[in-house]
Amino acid sequence: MSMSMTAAATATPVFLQRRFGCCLECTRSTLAPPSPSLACSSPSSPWSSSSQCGLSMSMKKQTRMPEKDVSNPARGVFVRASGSTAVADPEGLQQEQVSRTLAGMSGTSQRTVDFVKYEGLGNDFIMINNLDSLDLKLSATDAVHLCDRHLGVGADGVIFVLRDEEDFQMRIYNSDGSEPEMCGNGIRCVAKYLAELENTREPKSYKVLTGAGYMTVELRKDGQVCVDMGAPILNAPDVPTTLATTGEVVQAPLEVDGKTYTVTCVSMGNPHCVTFGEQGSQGWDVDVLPLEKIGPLFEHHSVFPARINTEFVQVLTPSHLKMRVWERGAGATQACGTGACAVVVAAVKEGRSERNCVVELPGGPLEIEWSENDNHIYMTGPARRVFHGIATLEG
Ligand code: ZDP
Repeated sequence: MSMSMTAAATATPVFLQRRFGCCLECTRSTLAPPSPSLACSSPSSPWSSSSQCGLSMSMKKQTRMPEKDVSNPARGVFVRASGSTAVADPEGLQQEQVSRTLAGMSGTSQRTVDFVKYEGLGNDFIMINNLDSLDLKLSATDAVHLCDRHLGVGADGVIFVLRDEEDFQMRIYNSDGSEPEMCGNGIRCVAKYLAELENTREPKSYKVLTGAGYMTVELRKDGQVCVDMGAPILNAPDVPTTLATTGEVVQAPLEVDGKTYTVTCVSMGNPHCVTFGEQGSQGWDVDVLPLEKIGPLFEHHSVFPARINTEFVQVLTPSHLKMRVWERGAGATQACGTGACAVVVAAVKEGRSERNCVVELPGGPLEIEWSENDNHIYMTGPARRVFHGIATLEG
């Protein structure tokens, strides 16, 4: 695959108007070249003729900063990178220029896709605006290429933001192209993304449909994002795990690589196996775990028919847990929101923690509360836009 990117660290959401349509009511395809049928009707779009969009946001004029071209013809990669805080492209033509240049260079037809990259505690996602269609704009293979940290943009997953009857919908590909039901860090990023499309910093909430049902995501005044992650699922066949035929799997022995770990299995819409160490052990130092070795053995263990995300946890205090994660379809990541929720459920079930905990992940802390009132789990943490760009995918 050959890929080009124009990437820029940005300070304002102006690119969202240019790249992704003028507002949430009026979004055009993120794929270039744009088809006339998908052309935005807003004046901010280069393909528009008249405005039908009463919610159009204003374009802020920005100064073009010098760009640096870095090319590596040997790999077929061409990157135009900007170290500026903003890239001026008020006409929105940059995307077309890039795709023309590349088509000219290679003589093949190429698709480009605009993306914005977000991260939550170092769990990073390529966000694709899919608001104008219910068909995903990229294939699983595209997602694998984009997630590649050497040959692509680099990310733990690709998230598509779609419309839904209620509000919005998100879908996600892991970096291996598999599609999980739910993504805790990702949904915080989705809320930030939607607020930036709306150009608002006011506290507000969105209802987002996921493979695990509707989640309510709340943007708080302090910039943190709080998600009602719903109730955990503990019934073994629903996790799914074959460690029991019915009922909960709490502190069950599981043999992996010749060692017997005790595990508690929890679904947060997606499956998790939580372990506090080997059977009979008094805890461990998770920093020295051979994660790359044992992670895949848990992930592909025969007792987990849908594979599994695994959290390795150390109890620092009853309200402070430390974890490392091996994610299904993504490997070792800096953070896993659904994983942190599963960890608190498992810790409470095993009598190791309170219902309100700070969960320390390699990428930073998440606040997790398993409410006694509604049995729901509330996760609070950050989400941040990192950069935007245009990637070109062959084929
Ligand atoms: O269930 C899975 O296959 C996970 N790899 C999905 C991603 C989970 C995520 N890291 C999270 O924060 O919940 C995004």
